[in-house]
Amino acid sequence: MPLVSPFETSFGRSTDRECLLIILQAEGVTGYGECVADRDPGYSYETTGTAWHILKDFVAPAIMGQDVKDAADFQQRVAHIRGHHLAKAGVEMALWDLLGKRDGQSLRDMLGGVRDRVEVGVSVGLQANPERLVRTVGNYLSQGYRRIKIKIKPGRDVEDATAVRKEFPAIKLQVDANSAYSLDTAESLQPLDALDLLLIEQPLHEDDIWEHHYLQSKFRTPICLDESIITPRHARAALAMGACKIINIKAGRVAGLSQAVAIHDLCRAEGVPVWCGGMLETGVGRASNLALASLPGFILPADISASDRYYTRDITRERFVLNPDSTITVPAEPGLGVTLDMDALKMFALAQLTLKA
Ligand code: OSB
Ligand code: MG
Repeated sequence: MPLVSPFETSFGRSTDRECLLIILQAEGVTGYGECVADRDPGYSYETTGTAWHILKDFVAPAIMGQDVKDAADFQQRVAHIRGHHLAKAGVEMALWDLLGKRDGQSLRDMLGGVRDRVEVGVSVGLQANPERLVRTVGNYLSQGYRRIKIKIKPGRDVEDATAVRKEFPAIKLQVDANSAYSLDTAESLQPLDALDLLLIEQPLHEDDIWEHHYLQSKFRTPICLDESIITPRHARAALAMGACKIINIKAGRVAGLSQAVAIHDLCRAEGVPVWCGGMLETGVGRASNLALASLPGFILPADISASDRYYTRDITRERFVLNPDSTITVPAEPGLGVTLDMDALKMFALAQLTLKA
């Protein structure tokens, strides 16, 4: 699916997005799920290709024709598959949608959501230069977004963030390095501490949880982990080590909504704020993110922007719009609360596979 504008991070630049749409059918009900793996293994080792393989050869055989009761049951049935969280999470999402439609319950209510609108921001990719970045940020602010995240990488960090802060002294601002630094090179980030940022997201490598602890001790600004937190156990360890003060939760990264809720619960019990990250989802994944972000511990604004920030044409008939108070309304219909635009799906689909029990 072509993106409205290219999205560049420390691991690469995309002009379009590839994902897997999972359609689950049982008892005459249909559920949709989005596997947020992309074509390239930049953010995660998983790709649409590896997810296709894992889903076809391992996840599907573990559940097809079986009486899968709920998400916990699903997790047990796929527990023998090591890793491949993005693949698993796509199916768990479809299962929630299916169960919600069967029971006439919205995903928000099933997960224990408490809000009908979620505070959101926009994640701004690396731009050609700081001037362009300031202009792009200004454009999103004028659309009504009240929280801005900018992507950084070595050589494009302090100067970029300072330029944005200087132009917009009062906005909620945060940065995301997508693990582009080492403990040594991260020393150059020290001036960020004077910019009153909400957080610094994933500066070091994903398996550097302990190194983040050293870095956090040098920063007043909270460090937030994204890539590093792939299970509730990682979350517990990171908090115990003082590796971060905030956690970004993405259901995909942690193998499903049930695991996302578990991390939320754990952080909430510890008084640690969480927020909902994004993976440039289609309307399917966006609906799921909105439901998740409606849980009480999601204190900071989410990386969930309006549909038109990503796609001119989406695969859902519903389009999400920004409310004037920088929120997006959480779907209230059963399950995810979205329907597919079959013409759009046909137009974008690269491949299709049907598996039957
Ligand atoms: O690190 O948060 C990230 C997109 C793809 C992969 C990783 C990340 C992101 C974003 C985009 O920041 C957030 C969004 O969906 O708007
Ligand atoms: Mg991130």
